[in-house]
Amino acid sequence: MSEAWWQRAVVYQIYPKSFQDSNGDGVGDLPGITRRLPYLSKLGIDVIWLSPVYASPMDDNGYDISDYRAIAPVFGTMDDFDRMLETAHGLGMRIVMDLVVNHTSDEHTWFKESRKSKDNPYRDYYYWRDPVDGHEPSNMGAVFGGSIWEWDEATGQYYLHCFSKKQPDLNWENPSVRDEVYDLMDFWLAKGVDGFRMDVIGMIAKNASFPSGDVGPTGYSDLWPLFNDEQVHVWLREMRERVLSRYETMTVGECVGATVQTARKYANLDGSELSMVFQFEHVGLTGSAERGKWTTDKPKLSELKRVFERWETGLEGVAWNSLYWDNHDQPRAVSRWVEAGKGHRVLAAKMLATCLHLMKGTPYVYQGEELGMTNYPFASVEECDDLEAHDAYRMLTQDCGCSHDEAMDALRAICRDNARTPMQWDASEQAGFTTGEPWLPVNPNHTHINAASQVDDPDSVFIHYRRLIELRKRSELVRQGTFELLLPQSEELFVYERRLGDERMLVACNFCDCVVSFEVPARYEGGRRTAYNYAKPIEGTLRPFECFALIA
Ligand code: TEU
Repeated sequence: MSEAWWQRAVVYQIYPKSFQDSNGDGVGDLPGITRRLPYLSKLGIDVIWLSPVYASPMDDNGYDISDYRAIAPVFGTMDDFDRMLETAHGLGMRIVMDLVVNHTSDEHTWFKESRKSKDNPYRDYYYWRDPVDGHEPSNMGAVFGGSIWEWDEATGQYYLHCFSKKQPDLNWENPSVRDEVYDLMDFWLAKGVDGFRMDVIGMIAKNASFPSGDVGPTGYSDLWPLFNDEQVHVWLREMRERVLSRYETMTVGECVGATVQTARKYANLDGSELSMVFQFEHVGLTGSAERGKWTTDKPKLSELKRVFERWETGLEGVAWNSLYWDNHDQPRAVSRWVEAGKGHRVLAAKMLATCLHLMKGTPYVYQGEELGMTNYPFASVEECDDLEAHDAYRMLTQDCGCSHDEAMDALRAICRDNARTPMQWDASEQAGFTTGEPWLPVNPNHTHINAASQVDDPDSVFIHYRRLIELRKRSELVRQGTFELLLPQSEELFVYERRLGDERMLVACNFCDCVVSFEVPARYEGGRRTAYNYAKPIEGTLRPFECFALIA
């Protein structure tokens, strides 16, 4: 089977607010990104996923869009965008935009019109419902706290919002909404962008009966039964027919509740829906019914491995995987999975990279991950920017009975601001991110964790990522080989095999800071060692966070 370009690609995610400021206002921008494109080219990446740069009141940092065809002034102008796109293409890199169409901002013209009157032509662009017995039509809770229903005095109805009340959900059942979405996709594709990362696309279809459920400690019921797992595929096929089929795109759907079964439809190799999806099973391994994701739990390695095994083998030959540890919604990988390496951060960051990049699928690198950036030592919730962090602190201390310290431990472990502190370019005062005051503080560890000290250091995390990216480009075995998990019970070692024709590769990763015995299977004798983080092997053991691959 011939390979699609995005099956050969490695993607780099840019969170524009935090990547590179060019005008000293403390917020990253498009000219800043353009300036740093050679850095990404040096890393060897093929595709940039750009988090939203559209006009937005920034209630949720651009995931609340007020005009899909305009650039937010804080990020620059449309000319700046065009220049960035042209420069990226000139360097052989493609750009994939964030498509946020489950909801708009409440400041989008459609919503401003919609809320004016019940007979406004835009009324049905959103979900409006009458009160039931003087209350919300159902008891589900929104992702960022409170009810999914917001009362609107002017017309005496509630509107639906799965995220903040400034993010009203679009009503995809309305054909005009779908026309608008397909049109705006056309606008960007015609400009030359290379595809879309589709924000919470798995949530666009709702069970319009709006079921209520059992109420948890927050006073609301679980949101996930709201979504219609059948209808979403109908609309994605329609989107494929009406827009995507006319371009050579890469599409990745953010599908929070996706299972291997649903992903086999979303990401089917027949190309009828999307190129691939982001699944959440590995990042969702910790958490509790009472506190949601806000715990300091560490996942068991055996469970983490089982998730990857299920996805690698479950999609084999049928659909295509995405591979990620990090993004703008997750804490930093090296802090989360291996407690920043307990004094071995560089080794641990390289090990995580090897483990992920040698699996089958398209790997994603989140800005700063290639430097081994860590979580931020938030001392109080006031230091956090994210609306979700503020709501979580309130929920933990008021609804769940946590002390301040317990709540802060959870925020430090899991909050999204960990990923959003400025990119660490160099050791100077604001890490080379801005000449002004950054919108979120720079991590104090930028004095020793930064790009300037790594780009030319053969032993750096950056160069390790570059080697892995090169290896994937050269090796069909890495891109297309089948996956088999070895030692599934081990709580220290993550070991797997890849196979293609007569070629095979063993990948061995030690997830702990101790020495673990490990015998390389005889079939790998004389194999070529690569993707390692200790110069010389020691037979029979893996040292703290050691990793390597053997190709035989
Ligand atoms: O996120 C969707 C989503 O549900 C999660 O990733 C969420 O951020 C997290 O699990 C909450 O605990 C997407 C975007 O990636 C995120 O940044 C936006 O805030 C959200 O949609 C709304 O657009």
